[in-house]
Parts: sequence; C-alpha cells; structure tokens
Amino acid sequence: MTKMRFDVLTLFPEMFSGFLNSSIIRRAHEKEIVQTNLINFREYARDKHQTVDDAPYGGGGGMVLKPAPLFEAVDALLEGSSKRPPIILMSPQGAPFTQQKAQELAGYSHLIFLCGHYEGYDERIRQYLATEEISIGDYVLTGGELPAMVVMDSVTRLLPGVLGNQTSAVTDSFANGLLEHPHYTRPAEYRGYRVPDILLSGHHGKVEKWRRQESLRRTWERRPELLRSVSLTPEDQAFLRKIARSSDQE
Ligand code: 9D3
Repeated sequence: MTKMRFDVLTLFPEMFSGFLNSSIIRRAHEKEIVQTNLINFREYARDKHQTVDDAPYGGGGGMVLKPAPLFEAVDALLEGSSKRPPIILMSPQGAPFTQQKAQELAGYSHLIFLCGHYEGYDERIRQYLATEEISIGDYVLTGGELPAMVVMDSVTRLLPGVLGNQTSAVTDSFANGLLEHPHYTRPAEYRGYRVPDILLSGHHGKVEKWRRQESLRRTWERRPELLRSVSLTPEDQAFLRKIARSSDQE
C-alpha cells in the first residue's frame, strides 16, 4: 500500500541518488510509504538529437525549454488515469514554499514535479501543463532539482509511519509557530561552559516555563515577524514586553 507517489521530470535524474539513498528517505521507500519515479524527459523529445530546448522567440540570450517533451512525458504518466494530481513547476518565480504548503501536499497520493535547469520554461508549460509553481526562496540555483528534493523531503517526513512517533510533526519548530528553545545534553560542563542550572533542577514546571520563554526570546530576536501569527498568553506577552524594554535600554 503506497501512500505517496512522486514523479520527477528532470534532465538530471542522477542528482537524486544521494537523496533517495539517505536514511529516512530510503526507509520511507523501503516501507513502501513513498515511491519515486525519475523520468528523463529528454526521452520524450522526438527528433534525432533529442532536443529539449531552443532559442527564445523574439531573440535575446539563453535557452527556453520546449513544451512538447514535458507535455508528452506528463501525458505518458497520466494515460488511462482519471486522477489529476498536482503538477508542480519548480521555478524561481513560484510561490514561496512553506510548511503549510508541505502539509497541503502531504494530503495527496500523487505529485508530479517539473524541473528545469537554468533555463526558462516556454510559458505554455506554466499556463497549460503545471497546476502550480513553487520556489524555495530568493536565491539563484542552477536548477529545480534541489528544490524538488526539498519539497519531497518536507512532504515525506509528514507521512504517517515515516518518523518515529517521538519526533512527531506536532512538536516541530513552526508547528507551534515559534523557533525552538535551546537544547543541551551531557556533560553539564564542557570546557567551562555550563548547562543552565534550571535544566538540571528536575523541576518540570520551571523547565517548561524556561523553554517557553527562551523560545519566545529567540523568535523575537531572530524572526520577530513570526510572532504576529502566534497565539500568545498574557504571560507570554508580559515576558516579551520585558525583553523589549531591556533591549530598548541597550
Ligand atoms: C537568469 C534568468 N533565468 C535563467 C534563464 C532565470 C533562472 C531560471 C532558472 C535562474 C535560475 C534557474 C534555476 N532555478 C530553478 O529552477 C529553481 C529555483 C531557484 O533558483 N531558487 C529557488 N527556488 C527555485 S525552484 C526552481
């Protein structure tokens, strides 16, 4: 019983081997929670030289991915199927990828990824083949393959049975909207650097309060915009006012 099928259309299928052989992702495939099909869409180019790109109409530099190889590769994947899975174009112009989008995609049983490699797409791919377009952030990569792996990774770990239940997606950073509090393990002192005493106290209530406050502090320092979409108790708000006041004085 496969829960998720990823079809990846790419000119560089070999880029996925390290990812697919890494521990958690490989185990998800071994358990048949995920199945990944890599399709080199060059195989769907019909001319002798298996051309996948061409010069842009109107002139100028760069090359543009032709529509036919991608359309025909998708047709081959969907023939005889009445399902209409998301067809995700990986592109720097796409919507920024978020944890919320990962959760939404994890609700499907089939996803198709279209990856280009430092080229533009013929606009008809965007308009009439893809159902959505995703970017993983505002920096320039050489292709959509790493971004597709990022999306596949984040979706896979949300599927039931992939992670141990102790690392559940519920306790994730971002799941409660805040950054994580600091973590420590033994020894209690390393090169003179001490673990905060409160964590050694065995006082569960105080530890929980400290963690909440450090989580708030870290979010306020590093990602204050996240605090807008988090529900804060009166106690949380009082703590944030306190650290805001103390930073005002510096
Ligand atoms: C510079 C003009 N274009 C090249 C002909 C823009 C361009 C297209 C494709 C630049 C880089 C790429 C390759 N990147 C992706 O395909 C990509 C990407 C990215 O670069 N950053 C963040 N998310 C993504 S998703 C796909």
